[in-house]
Amino acid sequence: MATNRTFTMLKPDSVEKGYTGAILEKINTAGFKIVALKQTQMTKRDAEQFYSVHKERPFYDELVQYMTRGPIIAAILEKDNAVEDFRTLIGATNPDDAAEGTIRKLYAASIGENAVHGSDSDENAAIEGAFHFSGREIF
Ligand code: 3AN
Repeated sequence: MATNRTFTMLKPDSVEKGYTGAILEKINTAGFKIVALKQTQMTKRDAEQFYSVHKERPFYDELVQYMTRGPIIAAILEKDNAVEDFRTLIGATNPDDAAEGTIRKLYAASIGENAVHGSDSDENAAIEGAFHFSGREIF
């Protein structure tokens, strides 16, 4: 059964380019409630752990370097059908394939620097949210 929460990161490229306000506005307008939010920076160890499923992929080292090069905005979002609806809102991994109006179509530069993360399952949403937030930071 779908839960009503997902996890997102506005990645270092979004912070560097000053897109975070516009992206958060789109998230709010799409009906997601922000129940946890912070600016933070992942260490190499954090990123290696967070992306451990991609360990064997050719882009893994590049991904870890990208995700640690500057601050990110991490958030837990609430809405009915949150995981699926948020994946629809952000668009395809490669912005060239992303639908018009999606966050990645509007703000992502490439498949490697794609502006935003969205959990791909309820199980991962819970794991990823707990990775970044303690219980007292979630409202
Ligand atoms: P998504 O973020 O859409 O769930 P994943 O989980 O396949 O996509 O990939 C995680 C992250 O790895 C992407 N957000 C992107 O930053 C990076 N990535 C994925 N595929 C590639 C690729 N072919 N080349 C470079 N980086 C990639």
